[in-house]
Amino acid sequence: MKGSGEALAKEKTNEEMLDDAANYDASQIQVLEGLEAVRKRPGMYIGTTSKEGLHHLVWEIVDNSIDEALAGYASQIDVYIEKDNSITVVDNGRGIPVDIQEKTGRPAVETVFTILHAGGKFGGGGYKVSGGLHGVGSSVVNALSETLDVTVYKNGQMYFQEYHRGAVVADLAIIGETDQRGTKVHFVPDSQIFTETTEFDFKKLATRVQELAFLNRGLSISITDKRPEQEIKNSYHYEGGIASYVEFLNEKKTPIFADPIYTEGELEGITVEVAMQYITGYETNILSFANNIHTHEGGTHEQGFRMALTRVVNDYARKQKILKDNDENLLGEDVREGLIAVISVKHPDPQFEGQTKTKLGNSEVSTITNRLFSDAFQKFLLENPKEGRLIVEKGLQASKARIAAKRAREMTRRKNPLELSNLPGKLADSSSNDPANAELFIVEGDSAGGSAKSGRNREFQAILPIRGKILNVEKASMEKILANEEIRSLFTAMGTGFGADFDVNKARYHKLVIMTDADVDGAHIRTLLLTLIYRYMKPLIEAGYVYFAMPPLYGVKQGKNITYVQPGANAEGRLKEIIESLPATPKPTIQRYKGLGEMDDHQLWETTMDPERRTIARVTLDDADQASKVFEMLMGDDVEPRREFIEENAHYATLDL
Ligand code: TTJ
Repeated sequence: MKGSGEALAKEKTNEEMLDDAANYDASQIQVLEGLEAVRKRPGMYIGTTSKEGLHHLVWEIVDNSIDEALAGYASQIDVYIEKDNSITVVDNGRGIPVDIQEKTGRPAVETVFTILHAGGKFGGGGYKVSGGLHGVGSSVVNALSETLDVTVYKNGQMYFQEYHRGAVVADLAIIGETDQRGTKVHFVPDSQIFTETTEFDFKKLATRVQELAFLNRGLSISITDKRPEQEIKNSYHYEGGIASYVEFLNEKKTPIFADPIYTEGELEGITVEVAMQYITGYETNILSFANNIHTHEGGTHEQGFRMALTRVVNDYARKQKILKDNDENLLGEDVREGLIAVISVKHPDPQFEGQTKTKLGNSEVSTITNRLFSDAFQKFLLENPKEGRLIVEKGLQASKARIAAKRAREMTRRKNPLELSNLPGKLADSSSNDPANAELFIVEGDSAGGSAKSGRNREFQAILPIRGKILNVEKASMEKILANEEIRSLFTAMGTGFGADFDVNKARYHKLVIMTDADVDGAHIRTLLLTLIYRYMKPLIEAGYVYFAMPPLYGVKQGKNITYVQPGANAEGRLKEIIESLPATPKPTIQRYKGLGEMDDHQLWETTMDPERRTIARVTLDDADQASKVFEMLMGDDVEPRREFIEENAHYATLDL
């Protein structure tokens, strides 16, 4: 292989060759020192060597192909997870240059993989826009790979080179002829570096690959998992780009007008794209990207967009006389209610700031985004008055709800959490004021509420009875929610405040126990309550403060003794076991509890409320990812899948307290 590698160099004199050899040795030492530094401190270059870092390798490679696509030379990128958990990335771009570089005397492709920070830009002829967040690129991936090989298809030839933990195995060689163009890189992540895992997560890779397809309109990109018997291939291509992204985000929602608004523009070498659509719900989701990187922390592009959105909607509303002279302007939060938007900018020199380096800092981007989006959005409103009216009315509705919520907040806010005068009348509070040990039982129905009040330990247990079915907050406006007395008394009793003012640290009880009947109605009420808590008091769930009481299903009475069957798996089986374990006489009687009301205060205490004997289930949200899925479901119109989910995710736990 060495011979054919040398054939690539132009003719040189003996002297020049000796010089080169000396320089090569010297530069090779530098190369190895450079890449050794990467192997010694991988975290400095890829953040972490956990699962996250492993997957980062893929993006460092794919970014190069994306750059080639952005430059207009590649249209197809294919990513493969090979059977052995190695990765192959192929594109149909121009191919990494293979000619000998003046400075190093080595083929450019070798430099790309062996010199730190060489990836990406090639002098003047390089790319306009470069992706990679850390800008460390291909040589870092090479340094952290057991082996990496590259094949360049160019000039009718196939060029090949291989590396081992960053070091050149043999010179670049021509290994055959081809009529293709492009680059293929294959690498095996080094298990000495990635000690946590070297196994790739198909779903994780596919999600980002799809996102890249959305962000780069017209690009065809695929990901194939070759590990299973039957390989899995996902191919993505979106002619609509980020407008398709918005449609995808809104798949399960109801938009207030059919097609997302899409705008694209360029100023001073900065490209700005915005796609947006309003949905009938109340949530806001603005996703922003800079050079394909998700700017979680926002930044100047988002800021410019938000300023433009608020101003243009207000100007339009006034011009159309939907907002009258003495009406107040809509606030930003009003015009963002129910807005789902994707903003994507491409910048030749992005500055990333913030805690996680995911906030765009370039100050000129604010003005440029503002101007480009304003012009396009104004034009849209003038040409689409029907949609224009819908947008303004959506904002007006939000502003009315905001004003009503503020009023209600002032009503529920308590001057002093220990001052009982503000507490709802129906609340039977506990006497201790130590929140860590205090428990609030929300009890369905007045009669059960009565038993709970007299059966409880009033030292640390408080009872709040609620009546009938409570409001489904998913379908109600903020105004209506706060007009609901049951809901208001829950917020007041908890002492946590509401909405933007919510503060989990003010919780007056560290256990909020939902106690409902063990029947269908009870389950429904439980679901509605949990939806309310999920939407408006979520930190309580995150803090682990929310529980379900688990009243018994059966009581087996024999003489004066009662044995209870708690709910949970195989309740009927356990009931049978209990009966079989009892002496035949006196004949045991079985009572099936349908409602809390069937138990007297003493029974309720010993089966459901006494920390020594009860079973309660803590409501948990396994992780943020799952939480967002719950959210989707909780937002939906169907109560059934929502209830199923909640029941599946309420973890049964016996707590000894
Ligand atoms: C650079 O400018 C001259 C023509 O070729 C350009 C180039 O390098 N294109 C390019 C690089 N296309 N694809 C890559 C590439 C692909 C992979 C999979 C990995 C790497 C490191 C680069």
